[in-house]
Amino acid sequence: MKKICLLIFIMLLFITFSCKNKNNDENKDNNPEQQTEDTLPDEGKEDIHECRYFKEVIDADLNLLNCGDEYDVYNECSECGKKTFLRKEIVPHELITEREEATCSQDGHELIYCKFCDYVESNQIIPKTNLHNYVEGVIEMPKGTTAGKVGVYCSMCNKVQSSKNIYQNGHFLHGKLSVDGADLVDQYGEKFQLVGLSTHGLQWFGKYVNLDTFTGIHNEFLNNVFRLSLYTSENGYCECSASKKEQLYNTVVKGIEAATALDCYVIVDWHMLGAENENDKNPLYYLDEAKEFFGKISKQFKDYDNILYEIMNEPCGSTTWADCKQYANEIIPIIRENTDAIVLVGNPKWTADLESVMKSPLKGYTNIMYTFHFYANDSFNQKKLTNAYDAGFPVFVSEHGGMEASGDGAIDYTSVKKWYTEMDKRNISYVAWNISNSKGSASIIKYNDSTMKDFSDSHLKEWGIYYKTVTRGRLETNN
Ligand code: IDC
Repeated sequence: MKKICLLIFIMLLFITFSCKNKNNDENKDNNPEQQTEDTLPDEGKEDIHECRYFKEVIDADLNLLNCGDEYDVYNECSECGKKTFLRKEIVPHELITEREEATCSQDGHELIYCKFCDYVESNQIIPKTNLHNYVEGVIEMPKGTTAGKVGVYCSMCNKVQSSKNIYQNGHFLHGKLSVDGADLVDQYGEKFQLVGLSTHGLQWFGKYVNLDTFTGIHNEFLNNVFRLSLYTSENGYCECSASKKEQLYNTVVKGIEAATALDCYVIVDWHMLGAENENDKNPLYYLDEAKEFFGKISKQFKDYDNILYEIMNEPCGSTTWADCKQYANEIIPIIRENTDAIVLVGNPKWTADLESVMKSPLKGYTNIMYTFHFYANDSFNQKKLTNAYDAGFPVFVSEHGGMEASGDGAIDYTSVKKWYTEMDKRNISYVAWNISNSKGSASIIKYNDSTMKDFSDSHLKEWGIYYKTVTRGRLETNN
């Protein structure tokens, strides 16, 4: 019992004591006067606080500072607010980059500067890349007598890597030719006229068949066709040594290449004529040679679409149209094995007998045209040509002159102009005899003049000077 009483006493004592403490705590908040010494923040207590949570603060309003100004950064205790100096900082520039990229041919530029002050961080040239984007195509269209250009150029800066001249009447723009009814048409089916010059016999004047000479002629005449006259007789292709024959063949090849380089069309002319060898008046006489030649050349150039094959120059003497047909029916299929290029077919009486042709035309071929030759100061009947065209026959004047048929004598300007008028009206193509410095008035170069590149008027005979106005005139009107 004594023990129980003692325990109760102790408990009562404990309860009394703890209540008294509780009252003191509550009073502390309500009555500052009652605060005891140990709860007041005094200097002595400061040392005891241990700052544990910080944030960085600055002592300035950044909006009021300029780039480059200094300000202090402090560490602030987030519990007691105490600040401690940390470091100095500088207001940075706000940089802006302006960049113009370099291209293949033009330097670029990069400028980095501060938006708020004149500070420039860097200002530099970005060197051009030289990485051209080369493409192939038309660089410049031709206009009138002025050549255009086609080739490889940079599509970004137009830098030209390689190019060749093209002409308004040239192969690049007109492409593969074909025959549509009576008309020669270009790759778009538009009526098209070839106007140009023929070489003289390659066995005598082959020296003019090269790119330099053809360029000189083309620059002056702006012709769009060259005709290469491969004589069969008179020491020509069928009547010469094997080595000379090979040389003549190579001259034809050279002529094709030169004309092609000049954006021109080219006629390969089997120039049978029989001026010396009576037999050669008939194309059947050298039929085997012709077969071999046309087979070889048309195969070699089967991918060229600027070549026309004139399979017989001027049948004459007793040669009939039936002979010519027989010959044509042998040669055309040989050419057709390789190409559907235009084939020019001659006829009797020095290729002036279109009446015979009209009575009995060739059958079964496309892209063939009938040739007609005239010399304006001789008795050639213009009607023979125009009637054939008007009746729907495709005709092509692969040789003509303004003088007599001998290739000499005066030029009959009135007559030749009439021919041009009638041919132009019908888009009939024509080729003038001849590129050489031989004696006759039909040779465009002065007799014995040694010019090879310069075909300005001082080197030319009257015929050359006049014919130049005809060929150029066709493009001048388009200027
Ligand atoms: C002429 C030449 C002449 C040559 C003669 C014979 O001008 O130098 O001696 O041939 O080879 C044609 C012929 C063409 C002629 C021309 C002029 O296709 O070869 O050239 N002509 O006579 N047909 C009508 C005229």
